[in-house]
Order: sequence, then C-alpha cells, then structure tokens
Amino acid sequence: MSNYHIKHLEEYFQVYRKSVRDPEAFWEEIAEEHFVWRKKWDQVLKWDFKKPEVKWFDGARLNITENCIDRHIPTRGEKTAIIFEPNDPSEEPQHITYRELHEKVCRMANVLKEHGIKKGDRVCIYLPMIPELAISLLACARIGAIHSVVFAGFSSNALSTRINDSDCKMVLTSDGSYRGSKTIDLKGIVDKALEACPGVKTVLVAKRINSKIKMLKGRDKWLQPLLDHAYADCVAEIMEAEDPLFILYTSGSTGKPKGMVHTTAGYMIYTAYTFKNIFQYRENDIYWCTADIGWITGHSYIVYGPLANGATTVMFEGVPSYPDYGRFWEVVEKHKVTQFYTAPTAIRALAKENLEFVEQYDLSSLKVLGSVGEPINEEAWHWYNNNVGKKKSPIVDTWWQTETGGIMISPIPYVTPTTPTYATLPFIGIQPALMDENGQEIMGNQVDGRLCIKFPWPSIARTIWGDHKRYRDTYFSAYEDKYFTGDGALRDAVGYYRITGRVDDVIIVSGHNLGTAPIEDSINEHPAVAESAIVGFPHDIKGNALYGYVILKETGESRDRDNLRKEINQQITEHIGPIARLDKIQFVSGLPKTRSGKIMRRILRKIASKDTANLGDTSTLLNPEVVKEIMDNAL
Ligand code: 7RM
Repeated sequence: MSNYHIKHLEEYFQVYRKSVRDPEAFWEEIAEEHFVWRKKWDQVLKWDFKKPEVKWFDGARLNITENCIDRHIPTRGEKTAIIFEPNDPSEEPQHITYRELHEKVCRMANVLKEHGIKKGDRVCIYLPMIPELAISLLACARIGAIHSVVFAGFSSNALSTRINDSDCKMVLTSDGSYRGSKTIDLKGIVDKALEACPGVKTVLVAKRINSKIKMLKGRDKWLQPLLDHAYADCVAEIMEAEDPLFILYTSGSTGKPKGMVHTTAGYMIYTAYTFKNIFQYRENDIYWCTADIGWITGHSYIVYGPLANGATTVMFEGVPSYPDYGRFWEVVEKHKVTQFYTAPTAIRALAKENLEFVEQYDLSSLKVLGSVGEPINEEAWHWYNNNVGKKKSPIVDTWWQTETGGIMISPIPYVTPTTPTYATLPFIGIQPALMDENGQEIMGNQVDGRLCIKFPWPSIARTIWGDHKRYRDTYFSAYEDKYFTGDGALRDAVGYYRITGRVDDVIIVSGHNLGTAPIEDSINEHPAVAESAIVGFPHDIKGNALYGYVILKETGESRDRDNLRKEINQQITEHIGPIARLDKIQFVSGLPKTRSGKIMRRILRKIASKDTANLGDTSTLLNPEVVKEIMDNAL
C-alpha cells in the first residue's frame, strides 16, 4: 500500500523519483495492489513514440466495472456511489448505493445486449446529467461496447458527424433535458441528426421531462420498460488491457473533430490513482465535480476515477445560476461536500454576483477545491480561495487534456504549497519538457516554451478513431520522440509550471475547446460570405470570446449588417452549437495574409484584444493596407 496515498512533500519527491527512474516497476506495484484482474499482464509497458504505439499491461484481462462496482459490494454495498442532484432544488436528490448501481448497470447492459450490442460495437450516448448517463457508460463497459458520449449541448449536425465517424449502431438519449429554467428538446435534435446516420438501428429514450415526442416505429423505444423487464445481473465481459473503453471527441485546430480513443487498464489505473491523491479522497468524503460527463473531466473524475476508489460522487443536473447564483453553495451545504471541482469560467461568473450568495451557506465541509479547463486568473483564484475555501482549503489547479485521460500537472493538496495561476508540479509518473522553436529541450528553471511530455503515462489516448496518421501528425511530429500538448508553459525558479495557453488555433471559451477551422467553415457556408477568420479575445467571464472577421461576397454587400450577424450566429448554432457563437463580427474587405497565403492571426488577435500598440513583425505581410482598415473599424 506504500505509494498509493501521498501525504507529505518529501514523500511526493521520493515517489516521483521512483516513478521516473523505473516507471514499469512503479506502475506495476500500483496495478498489483489496488485493482482486480482476471489475468495479470505479460509486459507492463511497450512503447514507441515514433510509430506511435503505447501499450500498458499488455496481456492482462479485466473488466473496469468489476473494479468500479463489484469489488466494492462486500465492503461498501450500502454506501452511496452516486448522489444525483436534480436541476430543480425542490426535486428530491437520489442516492444510489453501490449495490443498486450494480443492479442498474447490469439491467442496462442486458438491454444493450438484447438490442444486438456486442463487444467492440460503438454506442453513442447523448444524455443530460441524469443517472442514466453514468449508468450507460458503465453498462457499455460491462459488455465491452465502446461508448462515445456526445455532450448534450451539441447541435444535431455535430452529433451526426460524431455518430458517423465512429459508426455507432445505437443512440441513448432522453425525451428532453432541463437546463435552469429552460427545457431542451434532445429527442428532436437526435431525430434531425439521424436523418444523416443510416447506421443507427436503435434509439433508446429515457424519460426526463415528460414531453410529447415522436417515436419512430422500429427504431425508437422507451428505456424504462426495457430496464424493468431486464435481468438484474450481467456477467462482465472479460476485456484485454488495451481494448478500447471509449471514444471522446475533441476539437482540433483543423478539420473534423478527433475521436480520441482511450483503452481499459491504463486509463483505469491512472484516473483512480490521480483521483485518490489529487483530491486526497478519504472514505466517507463526498466528492463533487460540476463538469458534464459529456467532457473528459466528467468521464475521468465523475465516473471512473471516483468509482474505482469506492467514493461517493455527486452528479449535478443543473447550472450555477438557477434558481439563483447560490445554487452551487446550497448543494455543498446540503450534501456536505468535501471536495469541489469546477472550472474558472464558473468561478468568474459567480464572483461577479453578490457575496451573500456564498455567505448564506455553510461551506465548512469543504477540504479541497479544484480548478480545470483553462488557466485560472489570479483574481478568480483569490475569490475562490477567500470566499469558498475561506483560506483553509487548498486549490488544486489541475492541468490536463482529453488526450491525456487524467490530470498531468497539479498540486497535491496539503502536500504541495500552491501559488495562484500555477498548476505547480508534474504528477507522479509525468515527465514534462519545455521545447524551444528549434526543437531543443529547454533545460533549467525560469524558462518558457512549448509543453511536451517525454515518456508515456498509463492513460494517454492510444489513437484517433480511424485515423492513426492524424494522431501521429498532431501529437508526435512537432518534436521527435515527444508528445506535444499544443500548450505553452513556463517553469519558474522552483520548477513550478504555469500553463500560459494554447499555441495553436484552438480557443478555449468558457472552458470548451473550440477549433477555429470548423467555425470558419460554418461561416463560409453562408451564401453572402466569401471568407472569414476567427480569433479569441479576453472576456471577463468566458476567459476568451470569439471575434470573427468576415469578408462578404459582392452579392452580400447590400445586405443589412445586423441581420447578417444574426444569420451567421444562427448558422454556427446549427452546425456546432451555441457555445461557438461569435461575440463580435466585423465585416472587412480583406484579411492580413503572408506571402504564402496564411492568415496572420497574430495581428487579428491583437486588434480584437485592443492591443495594437505593437503589432510585431509585419514584414511578411502581403497586404499591409488592409490592417489599417481593420484597425480603424475594429469593434
Ligand atoms: C481537462 C480538459 C484541454 C486544454 C489544455 C489547456 C486547457 C485545461 C488547464 C488548462 C491551464 C489548467 N480537457 N487547460 N486545464 N490550461 N490550466 N488547469 O480541460 O481537452 O477539454 O482541454 O484545456 O489548453 O490543452 S480539454
């Protein structure tokens, strides 16, 4: 049990050194002592970042749900696994014990099987934050089906692209969802998406809002009656360590979304081990991560990581502003939450509101506060520390990615001294490197560069679904033998890391990664638009907001500009979703381009951020005259 739970800084350094000197011995010990296996591995690690190929615990057999559910039943059968907190505070929360979770997952697994789902099949899950969502992930894992969760805020277009990319046979959805005071017609969105998805044979529909929806005969079925009739036990499919567990899509800087593939054993071990340490989880703690399970944070730190530790995890259906801005704190008080994990964008939104919303609740149960999704600015950090943590709960600023599967750089609370805006030290087993423009590693401290990882960790994504070449090109070709994160970072005098932000064309808006290319593609489809470029600019609450520069076709010149703005945003909402709407749209006669035809986004970013005192090197510009025009008319 030696290294599983780190308790002081000296121990962190000691375990870290061990994990780097002999990673195989280190992870083997963790795997041996803390998980249940049907068969042990033949080899702990096989890797080659050139191919690239990474295999952890090859030859081992297991089922992740036996680790997340079955093995807890003898000791924790009556312990709450999931607390479901509904959108509306007047609706009763649900407490699902480990024993009940086992039954629910088995029933759902049997329903999937009855509808022809077998090991290796892909199942698309498009559900709101209701218990069926967590249960359906686990039900897929129970029978070896690969889940592909699509965040239920994505549009029908985005949904159909994802369903088709991974050939999903089935969609799990609900009649609708609650979001604050609004309801959303999820089933309608699915129906529209499926017009373009001939491979989907079955749609199982959970009832949530009791709306009248259309059910397509032969394809659509209500879920509950099927669950009621299903057998309450289901033998777990025995999986290989490297069998895919799930696909989760993330935006790239170019082209269509990337279906990141995570496999079974390494993902399980790393999410469990990070969860235990980074949240200092103890038996009887109540852990709450406010993310949606539609994102990697929800997969790893609402479902798999907590359940693998036999923890109690809160699933919250609602939003921070409904019925008022005290909602988060009301939930913390009600369930006596001990660990609270949220995003900087939520903190900034709440910090703008009256302090009474926080002060009227008893937050004394809190022991650890977490932040994830984007750099947390100093103001938000202090607000969180002073008003939520009352300066007693350490803040863990956790840096990681969909691709990394688990937290990579983060303080360990009560172990690592924290500094605002710093994600601090690499977690056990993680070997970061900062790289310069010439592809050389920058050694020493007080330096900044592009953030890479030099050595595989257990939960690294293994490929992009259906496109291994893109996986190599995106992550392993910028720097030889290194995984490139796409982020910039600095390392300070004591070796702490501060993530400075994306160095590619991904913009993080309210913690959501948005690639510029798909948004530009969407705008360019408007009949009046010739070309466009999107950049981010600083926004008080969202972190970044989107600024679009749009060139109209001659035929579009006579159109009313405000109507065009509305139409463009409407089109983006349909193609991608409301999160990708532009805050500002400026119509321009041209875009600043280099001689090789590349848009100089750096200049557009500076104009959008009202930071035009020094535009930097513009000597390679083909059309400098257009820069003046854009600056003169900037919004
Ligand atoms: C977990 C998640 C990944 C990108 C990543 C960064 C940014 C995430 C932090 C952060 C600074 C942090 N997965 N990012 N966490 N930047 N500090 N603590 O968010 O795939 O959706 O996004 O998010 O740019 O590359 S993600």
